[in-house]
Amino acid sequence: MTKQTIVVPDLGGAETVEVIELGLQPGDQVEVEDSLLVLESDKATMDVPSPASGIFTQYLVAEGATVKVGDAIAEIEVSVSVTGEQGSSADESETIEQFAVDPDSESEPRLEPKTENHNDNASPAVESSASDALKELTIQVPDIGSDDKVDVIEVCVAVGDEVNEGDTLLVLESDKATMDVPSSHTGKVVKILVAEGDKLGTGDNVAVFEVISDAPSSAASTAPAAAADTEIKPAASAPAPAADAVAASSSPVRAPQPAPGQPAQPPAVKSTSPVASGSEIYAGPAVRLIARELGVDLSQVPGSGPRGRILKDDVSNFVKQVMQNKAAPAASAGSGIPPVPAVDFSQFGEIEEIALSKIQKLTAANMQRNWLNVPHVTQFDDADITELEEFRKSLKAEGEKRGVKVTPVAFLIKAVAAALQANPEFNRSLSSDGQNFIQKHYCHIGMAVDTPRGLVVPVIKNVDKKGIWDISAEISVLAAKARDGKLTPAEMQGGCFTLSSLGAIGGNGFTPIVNSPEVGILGVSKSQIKPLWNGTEFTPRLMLPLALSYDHRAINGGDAGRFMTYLVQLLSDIRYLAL
Ligand code: CAO
Repeated sequence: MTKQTIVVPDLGGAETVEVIELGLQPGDQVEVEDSLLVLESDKATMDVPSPASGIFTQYLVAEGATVKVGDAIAEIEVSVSVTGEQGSSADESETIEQFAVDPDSESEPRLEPKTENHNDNASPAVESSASDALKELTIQVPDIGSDDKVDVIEVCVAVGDEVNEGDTLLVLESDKATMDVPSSHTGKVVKILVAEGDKLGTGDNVAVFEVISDAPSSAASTAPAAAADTEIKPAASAPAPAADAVAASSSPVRAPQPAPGQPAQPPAVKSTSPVASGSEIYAGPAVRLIARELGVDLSQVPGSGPRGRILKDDVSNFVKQVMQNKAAPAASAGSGIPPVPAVDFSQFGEIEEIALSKIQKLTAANMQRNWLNVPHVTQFDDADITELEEFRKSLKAEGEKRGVKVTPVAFLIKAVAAALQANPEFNRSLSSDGQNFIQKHYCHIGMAVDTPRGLVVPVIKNVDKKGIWDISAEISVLAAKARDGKLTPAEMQGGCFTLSSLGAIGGNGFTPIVNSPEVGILGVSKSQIKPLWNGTEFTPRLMLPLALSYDHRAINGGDAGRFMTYLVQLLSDIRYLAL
């Protein structure tokens, strides 16, 4: 056995990267190409594959560490080296510096980050040649809507693959968007001219195909599939391809995200291909490969990694859940519910198709998943907030001095935190196998925010440790970021309970849907002056309608009654909040 130290390879231009995933345990068997760890720069995510078969011994870095080219990151005991030789002795140590990619090699590149670009229009490999039956064509990157080069984050085909028109060849990622590049032709891949980590621009060569049919059909005019809330713009400036060199997709391409607050433009060209949703997915190549092998649709898999990244474990857990039939991963899968029939509405009058934003798609999937999985009960009550409102209004002058507006939502969030502490059943989640409760000893409250792009839920962390001024300031910052589309994934994670306030909009009451795996959500409607009997007479009181929906698997009616009664008491006399 030979001890080999793995170092950070060429990062393709990035000076430093973060270690975001350490998936192995000492003693794990690794094969050549198995991912040892995952690095991430601000632009791309890269797996560092094992150069040899052997036993993983240890990591030399921690998750979250920042590393640069040449830093030692892991150690393996090699039983079979890259060239197939046996390791010579147990204590013999060798440092694996870099794993260069041979552009002419037909084997998979071992190192994903790489600066060298193999696009060379003069290369014999990309020269076209025609024969009577079969023709070689060079596939190129279509107009990507920018002059900048973008990263290749995944090469989805290998030499020898039979590729159908519309199949994804590459996944490209810019700072703002990820796009799948579908094939414009059906054919056999005879050469791949790019590697993961390359930077490509419009018109760069991607692969050489032996074309079975070189006439692109409808799918060939399909744009690379970018993030759902990107816009589509006409490719007026698409480069004229050389003879026998064709853009992988020669049609309009989805450009980077629309300006904050601007709704996405309706598509200029209707997509007809089976566009993969990979562009909306935050996952590395190794995870994508496993998902492809298992037939898992990654858009259905919640990511538990940093910034919502999908990890290998997330894919395994998802498969496990589906196999146990404890999850409803898609609209009609597993639920046994007949689908709503498709209707041609144009037969009844003029219509227009408006694409859902990315947020709207995610919300739809989450709502359906939660509605189907969670047995909901909703309990109603009204809180007398007459004194609370008087107190809140008395803070106006002080708030102006501090530059903070105190709205009822700040008191509601603070009161919910106190009610969670008094009723810890509401600060739990059910484990995914349904065997355990996960009791949380932190108190993070999500706040539903209505935005032009859809519903988002930023999370106010450690509410129990914050006062009304701090909570109020955080509400306005997070609500503004939500409306501008500037929330980070971290700002939307970790919630224990959600507050959905429609008080400023109106209504007497509504039944909110639990934001599972949380077990409770409070819906707040518009306060109104109502006559209240005080024992001797009716008095006008400001009453706030509350609706508490809960997951009846985790919460019983008694728990909910106590939670609601306590909450109403706190809001009716906020002196209790100080206790
Ligand atoms: N009853 C009466 N008035 C209320 C109220 C209530 N329950 N809640 C807030 N108001 C008042 C506020 O006092 C404020 O009035 P003043 O300016 O006169 O003081 C006004 O309504 C506007 O409040 P706001 O909306 O600016 O601030 P907020 O803190 O009340 O709410 C936020 C912040 C982010 C929760 C809210 O803007 C929002 O987006 N709500 C929608 C949530 C949603 O869509 N839920 C549904 C999810 S399920 O589809």
